[in-house]
Amino acid sequence: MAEKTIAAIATPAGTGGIGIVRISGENALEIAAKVFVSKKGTDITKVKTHTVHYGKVVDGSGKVIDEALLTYMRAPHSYTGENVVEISCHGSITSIRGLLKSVLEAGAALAGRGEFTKRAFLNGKLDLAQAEAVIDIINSKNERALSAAVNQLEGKLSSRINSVRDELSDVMAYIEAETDFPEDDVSGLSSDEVRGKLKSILSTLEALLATAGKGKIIKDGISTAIVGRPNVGKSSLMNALLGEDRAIVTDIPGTTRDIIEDYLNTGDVVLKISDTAGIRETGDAVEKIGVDLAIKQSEKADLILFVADLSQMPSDEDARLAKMLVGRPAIMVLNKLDKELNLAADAYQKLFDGRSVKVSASGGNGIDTLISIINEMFGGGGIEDDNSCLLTDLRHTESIMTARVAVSRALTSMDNGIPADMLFVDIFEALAALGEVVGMSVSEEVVDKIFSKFCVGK
Ligand SMILES: Nc1nc2c(ncn2[C@@H]2O[C@H](COP(=O)(O)OP(=O)(O)OP(=O)(O)O)[C@@H](O)[C@H]2O)c(=O)[nH]1
Ligand SMILES: [Mg+2]
Repeated sequence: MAEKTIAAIATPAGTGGIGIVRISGENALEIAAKVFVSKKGTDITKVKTHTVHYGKVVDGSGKVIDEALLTYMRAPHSYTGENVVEISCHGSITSIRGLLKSVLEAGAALAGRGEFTKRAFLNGKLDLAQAEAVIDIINSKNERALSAAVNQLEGKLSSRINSVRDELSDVMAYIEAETDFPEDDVSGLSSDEVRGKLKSILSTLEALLATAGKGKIIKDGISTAIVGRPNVGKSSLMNALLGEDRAIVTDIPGTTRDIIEDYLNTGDVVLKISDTAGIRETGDAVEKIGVDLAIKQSEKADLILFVADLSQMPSDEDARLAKMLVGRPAIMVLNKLDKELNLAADAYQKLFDGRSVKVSASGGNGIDTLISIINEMFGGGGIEDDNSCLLTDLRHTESIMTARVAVSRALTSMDNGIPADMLFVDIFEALAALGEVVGMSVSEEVVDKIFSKFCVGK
């Protein structure tokens, strides 16, 4: 049975210059013809593919809703691979909703989340990794994230995965031949060649997995925790970085309790900044929860801004914190530069053997230098090189990890002289795991879950 024809508003909710209703399915053109009247009197059911028509949209009673442009793309040459009509009208909420209502009354069903892209996937226009890239493009927070997602949409990840799958299939052919005709050299591969292939597959998978950390930072932003003892100016630093009064600042130690999060785009990188409770021993139950949260936040952060107060000499708490941050990616932010105490900076430097910067969070001095240090740490070559194929999605990373484990198990088995047919399960598992990335071996449930993350209309 043919899939029902679906429709949804494809532009963001709210008022805009233009609003688009997208219709996809077998009857897209017939449905569109019921709501769209061409200015030239063209019969809409007979228009050629990839043409644009000017006219007006009407409701069931013939009342004009708006002027509009209709674009037609016949299957399979459309986003979904089905017949697609897009009607663009003026982007007022009333006209775009009126248009959608007419389209639904004319026989279309309302599209679910991501249903257009899901159909594109089911019709083979995109594989699963490419379809997921569409949502990443929509959600991208900076140019790097966008470019990683566009590369994924163009199929760079998929083609790398598919070429590994091809090599695994060669290995599979060898195993099958060895199992069925152990005396003959049917597959054309020697066991040394197979071992070589498995080693090269393993290193390709490892190289891909090595990009996962970078990919996460590019996609989600650098998770940045501001930590320090109470009253040193952590919330003031958060506000200075964001350029707005986001967090409450008072001279009472222990002001911040919950974690406060916001994004900062430095141009080079995106920081997901968390302001946290000042870390100290406390008898206050609520503050204690905040302190525990702060410590947890700093443990999982990609970057820690360790704030200290230059108007005072370091305390035991500063020393304890500095110790906790040894070996972590941290910058010591020496705050209250305007009230700097003689010798304080030297004393802090003795505690903390890493990058540091003097700032005045309340006055704004030094904030630019802090941002340049962060850009230097995360924005430079480290992230720039070979962005063409980055793992930005946990689902992909997990599948590739499974494949890596299976391939390395197969290699160990070969090295131990275990018969070829015993490798079958491992190679099969690796093939299936990689198939999950591109969507060749995923359950309907996984597919539904992925597309439910999309917005309606995409
Ligand atoms: N002189 C001076 N005072 C500052 C500066 N930055 C912050 N302060 C003051 O320091 C006090 C504490 O600032 P907050 O930003 O609330 O400090 P905090 O580290 O978030 O404190 P808790 O949330 O209690 O842990 C406030 O009175 C701020 O106005 C600065 O650069 N210079
Ligand atoms: Mg605070």
